[in-house]
Amino acid sequence: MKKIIPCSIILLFMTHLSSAQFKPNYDEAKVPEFQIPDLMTTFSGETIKNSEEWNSKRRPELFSFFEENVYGKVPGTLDNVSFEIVERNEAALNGKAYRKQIEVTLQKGNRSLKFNILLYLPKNKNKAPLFLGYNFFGNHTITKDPNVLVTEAWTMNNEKLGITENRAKEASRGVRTNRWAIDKIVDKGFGLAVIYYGEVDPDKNDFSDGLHALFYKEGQKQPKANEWGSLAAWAFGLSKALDFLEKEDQVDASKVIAFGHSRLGKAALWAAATDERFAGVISNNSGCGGAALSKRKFGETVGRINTSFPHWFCDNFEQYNENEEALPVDQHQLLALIAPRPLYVASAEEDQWADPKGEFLSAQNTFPVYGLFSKEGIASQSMPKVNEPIQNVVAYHIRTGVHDVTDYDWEQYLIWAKKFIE
Ligand code: GTR
Repeated sequence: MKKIIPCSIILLFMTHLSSAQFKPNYDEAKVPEFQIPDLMTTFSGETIKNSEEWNSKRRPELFSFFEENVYGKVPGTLDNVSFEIVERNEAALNGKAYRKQIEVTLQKGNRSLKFNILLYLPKNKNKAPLFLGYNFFGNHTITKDPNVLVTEAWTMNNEKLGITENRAKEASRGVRTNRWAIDKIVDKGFGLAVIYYGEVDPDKNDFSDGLHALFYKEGQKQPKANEWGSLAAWAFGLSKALDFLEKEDQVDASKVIAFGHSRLGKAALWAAATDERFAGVISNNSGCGGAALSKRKFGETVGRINTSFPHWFCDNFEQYNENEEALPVDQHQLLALIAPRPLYVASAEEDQWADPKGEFLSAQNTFPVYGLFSKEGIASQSMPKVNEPIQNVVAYHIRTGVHDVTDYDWEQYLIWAKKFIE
């Protein structure tokens, strides 16, 4: 159960658990025997024969399962969402882009929450398709652009990146430019919109702040067992950003791709599953609870993720800790909720914690559902070689290197997005 416990105790517990109790399996021979739950058979045993049956029967029951038991439900609706452009420039990125910074205010009763969108749009496009995603340490970290506002929200400490006392300062401007190929994106005619995820919900096991607190009934201190954890809150934030993008003339809101790395890749997948306005989704190294199959128990497991990050999923998900066999679904069924929209899953060779093979198998196993819509998934059941992407409506690559987002990743995403989204 989620309780508010001091960080030091959580850290102690995590260290204890990681060294003494939890040994991740990285040996393919020790992956348990399991059946990948069938996409095309409903929970009551009915066979799905066409896209209508998928849309009316199978998709809704799978969606409900993930909502009730994995990510958690959004417990209500907002009273108001408003947008204010707080900064703009017509000559950003050496004159080739527009820059806007937008403050979004979410209102529920007498409570409100604000977060900021940083938006770059290519000037040579009337209406640009766009990537929308979160960053880990603040919008100012993704570019050296001195006009980007430094976040005032709680931030995870990272001395290497110049973030101490849980506050980002000028010192961290541009420290994550390596993860955001802004020039390449804009040069290819795409826009980019980013949000610091901590402004939507701080990434800590404390439900007193962020989006959750906005929706509490009187006296409530934490979400119910089937209500949203942080991943679902971040997904909801992406949808609210999309509400703004729909009003923005220079954006083609029918071509917005949710993008995310790692935990933010998990959030991007859930955002695209919950909000069908997203034209597609890219999961970069999202791993456990993202693209990777849980039943392989390779690298990070359900028990481990729920212990290290008790606030990410809903409490109901804890019944599957060390008990993946009992799950009536697996993550390929989350990916299938994206169909028929374009889906890109990417892994990194040295990111074994995220189980590249489990990510591949998950993407590959969506094949029959995309087929119902006459869209091409991944037919081959064997993993492609490193740095040899498969790019159909469902795409996959595994690149050399570690858990990260690199220029190589963005180059592949752009080739694919030109073909399947633009
Ligand atoms: C890890 C976590 C992963 C992944 C990653 C990240 O510590 O175990 O599930 O989300 O963090 O977000 O960088």
